[in-house]
Amino acid sequence: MSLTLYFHPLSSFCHKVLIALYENDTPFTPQLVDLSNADSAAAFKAIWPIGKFPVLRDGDRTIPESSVIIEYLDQHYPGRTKFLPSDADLARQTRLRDRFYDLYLHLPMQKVVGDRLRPPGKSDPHGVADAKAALRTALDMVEKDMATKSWTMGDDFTLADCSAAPPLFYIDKVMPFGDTHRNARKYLDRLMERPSYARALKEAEPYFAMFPKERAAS
Ligand SMILES: N[C@@H](CCC(=O)N[C@@H](CS)C(=O)NCC(=O)O)C(=O)O
Repeated sequence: MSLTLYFHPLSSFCHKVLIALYENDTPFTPQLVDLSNADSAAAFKAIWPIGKFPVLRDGDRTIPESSVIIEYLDQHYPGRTKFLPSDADLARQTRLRDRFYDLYLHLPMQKVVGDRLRPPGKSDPHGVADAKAALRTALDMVEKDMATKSWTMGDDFTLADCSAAPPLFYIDKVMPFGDTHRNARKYLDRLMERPSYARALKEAEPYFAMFPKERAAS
């Protein structure tokens, strides 16, 4: 079997999976998806009609959804970093933290960034304010949770850390939290120094100019 990852180098959910692939030096073929190109978008949607990346192909198997992909890699391509602990209770806690980072940090971050891409006059300031309030609540929880730990589950780097890195990185771009949430910021620093995420960020560098800038208030 051979792995192909449908992805975009700037995409935060793709970074989550790239971290897992790079952690274990898992060989794969990167397939860049350009949703602004009709042919690239159509070819991708033929594989996964939802049209959201990352999507992994393993032979004729299609595996969408970042958390599911990482569990799949853990089961079928295990390596030195184990993403889900063998202990059932620890695995449940890891999955809970994965959900926490996806739902309460990653999605509100996407809302804030996505609003910058809306057509003029179609922005949603109320939705963005709600998303920022949700981010502050979640960051307060990260701040407490990461007071004494290296990684989200303690000493071992897991799925939950793959999930934490991309939203924390992009949240810090749109709502810097180094002064208000020091433990969370130190955790982000550790994540950025981790070779797997450092590599994903390095590869994303040529695309960072595409990151949408905040619009001046009208
Ligand atoms: N629940 C999905 C979310 C994936 C997602 O939101 N991907 C974004 C990029 S970070 C995307 O494909 N956006 C393109 C679009 O919505 O058109 C996962 O965990 O993989």
